[in-house]
Amino acid sequence: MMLSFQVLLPALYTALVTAKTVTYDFNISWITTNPDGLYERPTIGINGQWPIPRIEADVGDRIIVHANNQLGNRTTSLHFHGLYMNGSSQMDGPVGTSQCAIPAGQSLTYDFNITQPGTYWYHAHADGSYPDGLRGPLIINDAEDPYKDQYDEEIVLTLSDWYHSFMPDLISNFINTDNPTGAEPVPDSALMNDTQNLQINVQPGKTYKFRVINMGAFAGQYLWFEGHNISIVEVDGIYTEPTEASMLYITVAQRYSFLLTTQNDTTSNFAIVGSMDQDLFDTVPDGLNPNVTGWLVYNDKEPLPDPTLLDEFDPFDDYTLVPQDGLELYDKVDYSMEMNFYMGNLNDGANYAFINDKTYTMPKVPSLYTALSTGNNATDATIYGSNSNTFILDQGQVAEIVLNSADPGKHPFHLHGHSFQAVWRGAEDDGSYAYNETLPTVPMRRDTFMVNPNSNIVLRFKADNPGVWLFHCHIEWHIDSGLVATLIEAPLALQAQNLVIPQDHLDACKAANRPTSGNAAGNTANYEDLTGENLPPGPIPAGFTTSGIVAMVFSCVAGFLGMAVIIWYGLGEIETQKRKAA
Ligand SMILES: *[C@@H]1O[C@H](CO)[C@@H](O)[C@H](O)[C@H]1NC(C)=O
Ligand SMILES: *[C@@H]1O[C@H](CO)[C@@H](O)[C@H](O)[C@H]1NC(C)=O
Ligand SMILES: *[C@@H]1O[C@H](CO)[C@@H](O)[C@H](O)[C@H]1NC(C)=O
Ligand SMILES: *[C@@H]1O[C@H](CO)[C@@H](O)[C@H](O)[C@H]1NC(C)=O
Ligand SMILES: *[C@@H]1O[C@H](CO)[C@@H](O)[C@H](O)[C@H]1NC(C)=O
Ligand SMILES: *[C@@H]1O[C@H](CO)[C@@H](O)[C@H](O)[C@H]1NC(C)=O
Ligand SMILES: *[C@@H]1O[C@H](CO)[C@@H](O)[C@H](O)[C@H]1NC(C)=O
Ligand SMILES: *[C@@H]1O[C@H](CO)[C@@H](O)[C@H](O)[C@H]1NC(C)=O
Ligand SMILES: *[C@@H]1O[C@H](CO)[C@@H](O)[C@H](O)[C@H]1NC(C)=O
Ligand SMILES: *[C@@H]1O[C@H](CO)[C@@H](O)[C@H](O)[C@H]1NC(C)=O
Ligand SMILES: [Cu+2]
Repeated sequence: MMLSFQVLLPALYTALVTAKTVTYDFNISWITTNPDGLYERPTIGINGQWPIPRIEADVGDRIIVHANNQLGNRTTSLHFHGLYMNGSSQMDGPVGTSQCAIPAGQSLTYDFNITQPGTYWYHAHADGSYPDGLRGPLIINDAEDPYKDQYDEEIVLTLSDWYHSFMPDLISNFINTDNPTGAEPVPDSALMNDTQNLQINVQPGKTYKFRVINMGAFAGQYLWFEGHNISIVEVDGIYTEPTEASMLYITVAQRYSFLLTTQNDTTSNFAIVGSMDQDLFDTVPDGLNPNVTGWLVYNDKEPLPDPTLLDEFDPFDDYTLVPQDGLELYDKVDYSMEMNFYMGNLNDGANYAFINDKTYTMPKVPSLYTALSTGNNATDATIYGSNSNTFILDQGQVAEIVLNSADPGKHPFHLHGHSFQAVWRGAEDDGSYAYNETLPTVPMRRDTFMVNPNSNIVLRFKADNPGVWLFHCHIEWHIDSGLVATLIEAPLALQAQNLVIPQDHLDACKAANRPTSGNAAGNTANYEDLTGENLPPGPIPAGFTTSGIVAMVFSCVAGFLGMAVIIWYGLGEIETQKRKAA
């Protein structure tokens, strides 16, 4: 007793004297930008700036962000991607889950403690807005970084895809009768640090720690530094055993920290290349440049060389990383959630994403408010709405998600409130997960992990963070088309936290005329009665099966495809297309 007290006290004392409150006043408004030099457009900035400021704090700090929506014509919210929000689920940010959207002209404050080091980002989680500009780095420094003695300087570097059109316009063209196959809008450009031709001045014989974030909407990017290998030391906030790589594949929402040691001579400069994964694009428009180039500049009198063009990509496989803390496999699973997803059509003729046959539709009452206001009935998944894809977790359980993809695309899945162990990842076209005894003893962990085309992943985590957390594909198009599930984690323990929902959060709901208690439909008398809840369009008319339509559409030429659309018009009642925001 005595010994541990003496050992603990100095650590506690240090934390107390150094912990501070970091406050940001963010006025969110439109500003005109032209980051790819091809097209000037209104972009969502902060305090008259774009790129938006980076949020930075130390482990143990408290962060307060006052967000004032000065956009005039758009609602918004902020999500702090990867932060566990332990004990502050109401500050997580997704509209319809932990808050209502901040209406134009109103403010809302986020207030939470930082308990984890690493490379994160923050972005809007409302109306599909973040690709219109509202996304930036969030860096948590760590006095106990195990690699702090191994580098001289730190460099933050972002990657992103970039669209010239506004997201609401792109989304309504995407979820549309004219796009029954669900072809996603293709970005107009790739950006590195929200620009192109970025020059990073470096000195010879030094080691730099890069923190790289893909803040894009859609495109994973390959990233490499000519003439240099790198040593990965962190992914998504999890320190890893140092692992050498020469090329990364970074899906949207993933982050990597790596050490890069510069060469000893200063006679040449080296290209840095980000290259958007064109496998994701149904058609590649003429003239698209999928690449963005920057340089490590050793000597500004020497030329900036064009990068060597590669014929194929051979990126590092993140599944092989080993967490530096050695956390072993959670080998006894208490609760396994199977999620089978595919893309299909509803009777408006548009394309939607389905998990276990349900396309996510935002409830009227944010799911957190339902969990907080329904007493013991909060453990009943049905009250969160027929299309919220809700799963209820008990406190302390080892939970598992078996995610099976019946889609030929690559999908980066993200879990709020946790990082997860990736205990299995199937290869392309492996189909559904077949149980295998041979799992890694120390599996890699991160908060965003890609499932291969027509394949599966198995993710495990401990339900030690009461709250309401979304699990979703991070491709913005797929959030909008419903590739989202809701995890209600330990709802009774959550109620016992006595969270206070601040008045400005309640005011946001009031402005949108949304109730803040009861089931998904706002019914406070009978939680089983979901009358009036938000629903997606109905199923496709009798005589068509979803898989039949998708198979037909995929195997058809454009003319016949047009005919299929006309048949739908004839058979099904065309509902007004209802855009969903997440
Ligand atoms: C935010 O906008 C308000 C109202 O226009 C203004 O008073 C305030 O100074 C602005 N704050 C910042 C940080 O720009
Ligand atoms: C919203 O405001 C911006 C900036 O003024 C403008 O460019 C854009 O067209 C507006 N969007 C809509 C849908 O009105
Ligand atoms: C944040 O930390 C402060 C100071 O330690 C504490 O009083 C507060 O309860 C914490 N908040 C949460 C949500 O854990
Ligand atoms: C990249 O942008 C971030 C802010 O978004 C900035 O902090 C960082 O210094 C920039 N990096 C380089 C290499 O310019
Ligand atoms: C990077 O690593 C690869 C594979 O180990 C090796 O072939 C290559 O020479 C290394 N490149 C540099 C610049 O060190
Ligand atoms: C650079 O010089 C240092 C010190 O002389 C040496 O240890 C290192 O191996 C050299 N690096 C390279 C890439 O040649
Ligand atoms: C982009 O880079 C890749 C990889 O080097 C190359 O294959 C491709 O030709 C480049 N595309 C353009 C338009 O430069
Ligand atoms: C189980 O996984 C191991 C390691 O990946 C592999 O070698 C083995 O073939 C798999 N067994 C089955 C039955 O799939
Ligand atoms: C949340 O906090 C509890 C209590 O302090 C702790 O046991 C748990 O590990 C934390 N969970 C996460 C995900 O940080
Ligand atoms: C809560 O659940 C119980 C048991 O299922 C049920 O009898 C009761 O009516 C429910 N309460 C409400 C308000 O729906
Ligand atoms: Cu997806």
